[in-house]
Amino acid sequence: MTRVFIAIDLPAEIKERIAETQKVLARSCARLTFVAPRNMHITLKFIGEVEDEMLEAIRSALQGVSADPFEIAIRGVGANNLRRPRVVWSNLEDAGKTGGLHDAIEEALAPLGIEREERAYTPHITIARVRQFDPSLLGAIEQVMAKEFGSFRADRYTLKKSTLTKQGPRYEDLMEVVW
Ligand code: 3AM
Repeated sequence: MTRVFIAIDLPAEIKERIAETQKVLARSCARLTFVAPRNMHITLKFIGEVEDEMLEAIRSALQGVSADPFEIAIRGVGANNLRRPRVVWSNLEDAGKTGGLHDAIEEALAPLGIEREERAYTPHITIARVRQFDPSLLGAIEQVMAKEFGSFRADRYTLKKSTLTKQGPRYEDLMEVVW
């Protein structure tokens, strides 16, 4: 079995800027797990554990799913719940294009029996996960909430293998779809 998901990768300079922001969040008294810069990405679709045969079917189905290249601006820091965050993330400005790609991927994978997400899709870059909340986290988020991390032209996505280890997840690229 292979644990897989689909994501858009980020340019190195954007990941470096997000890492600077992690330092500000680290000064709060909340207990946080930070996403390592090499692992930062925009998840398009989490699939989960699949057999080899299904993995091949996913590869074939994704061949046909693309978009026209589009601009993504990474701007602002927010959270899944601004009063008591569990996930701190950065927001995207992309005129809804990433959401459109997410929908197209779900459409292509549904015939394989891969379920659609029940929750509405909110494209984001996870920066930190909250292990233990502390109110000082809200002030730390406020300090960085207007930060701009830069923009880039999205023209590909990647099918990734995820291996969970004690040191955190390890991601490997299995396939890249370039538009
Ligand atoms: O990009 P984010 O951080 O939103 O949280 C995991 C991460 O999302 C999510 O898939 C992305 C790559 O690991 N993920 C992990 N397990 C999941 C699950 N069981 C999951 N998403 C939905 N259901």
